[in-house]
Amino acid sequence: MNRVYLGLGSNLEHPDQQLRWAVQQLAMVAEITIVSLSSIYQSRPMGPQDQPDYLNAVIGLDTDIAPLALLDLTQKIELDAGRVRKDERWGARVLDIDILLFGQQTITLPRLGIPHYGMKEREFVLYPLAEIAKDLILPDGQSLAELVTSVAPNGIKIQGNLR
Ligand code: PH2
Ligand code: MG
Ligand code: MG
Repeated sequence: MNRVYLGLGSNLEHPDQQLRWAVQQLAMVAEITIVSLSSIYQSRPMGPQDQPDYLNAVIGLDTDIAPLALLDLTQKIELDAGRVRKDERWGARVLDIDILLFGQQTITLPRLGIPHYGMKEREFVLYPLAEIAKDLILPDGQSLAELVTSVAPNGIKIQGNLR
């Protein structure tokens, strides 16, 4: 069994409902047990600035699903939410589900990098993750608590909750 952390993000089509719907979809999977839910955070867009603010959250779950199978599942949920793949990097999206951490595994595959390549620099990942896993140590030995202090909050604020 692996403890997995997923980052959720949305800035289109009622983002709070998108995030809650994503949690429901994951909770319906027999091989997934949701363990923890962060608050929903409002964050300024990283990347192009001509897009709405994001809502972000992080959830913890336990699963026996293999990493690539979980990636297939999260990508299916993104598509089911109506996500359309665009060419613009970091553009607006209905639903984004990123696998941040997969137990203590380090994975380097063309389709999947774990830990998620951007997580150490992103306030909208680190702050919600710290809310639900404050004692977490990353596979490289770095403590989450220390990482959080190195990244400015950039105006992130708690907006609601996933329930
Ligand atoms: N995701 C992106 C691009 N920019 N900005 C914020 N605040 N939150 C996100 O989740 C986000 C982003 C692409 O994945
Ligand atoms: Mg993302
Ligand atoms: Mg993504």
